[in-house]
Amino acid sequence: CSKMSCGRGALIVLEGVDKAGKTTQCKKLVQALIASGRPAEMMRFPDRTTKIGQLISAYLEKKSNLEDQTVHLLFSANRWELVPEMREKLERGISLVVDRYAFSGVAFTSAKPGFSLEWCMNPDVGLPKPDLVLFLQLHPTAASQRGQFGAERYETSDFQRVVMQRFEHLMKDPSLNWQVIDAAKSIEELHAEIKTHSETAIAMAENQPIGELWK
Ligand code: ADP
Ligand code: FDM
Repeated sequence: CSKMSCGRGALIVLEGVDKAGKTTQCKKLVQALIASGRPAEMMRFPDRTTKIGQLISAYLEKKSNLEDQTVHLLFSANRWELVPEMREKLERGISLVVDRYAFSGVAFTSAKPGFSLEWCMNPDVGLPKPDLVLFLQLHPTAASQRGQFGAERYETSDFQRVVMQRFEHLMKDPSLNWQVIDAAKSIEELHAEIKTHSETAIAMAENQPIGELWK
């Protein structure tokens, strides 16, 4: 048991297009939760440190080429390989703040020609279900003002525009606790909103079993 509760931790996911502020807000949220006596840790997907993650990283850096199907399944496998660790931490009362999850998986692959949403979702069906999905909504023009894209795969404004449309479709799913946040606000304003939503989700998750995504 932690100071504040004996329940499980909450699974909190931050999603959004590139440069929406996901990483900035994940770090601030973890710090704030810990400071208020709520155990929390940050995770990110892809987790480039594992063997599967290294294959993904080489692909994103354009050091290798893979079939679109192959890389999609590697992204999913990278989540599944971390599920035992995630469950163990959640059960110990640690809330997990996750930078991207299966929603990025579906949004990015289904933005490629010939990929249905359904095909893209299948490998991730049954993953631990997030208790809260914060979507940092940022117009592509505003995103482009936050600096140039790097050299990685997917870092073009045309592709990101299609990705945004796929995210919008996924957000219509009422079985998930989506909260859309206007990412054009200041870092501190966003942090305050995100912290409030997260505290509510943590309180709600405490007495509930971990759900299964898209099941
Ligand atoms: P992401 O992880 O979504 O790609 P980052 O957190 O890395 O985004 O932020 C991308 C860039 O935008 C960084 O240079 C960061 O300092 C800046 N940034 C983050 N949040 C804001 C904000 N609310 N307003 C203006 N700039 C921001
Ligand atoms: N991405 C991320 C995917 O295509 N599928 C996924 O399942 C996930 C989690 O990989 F372009 C994409 C999204 C982004 C890249 O970049 C990872 P960051 O900078 O590490 O978030």
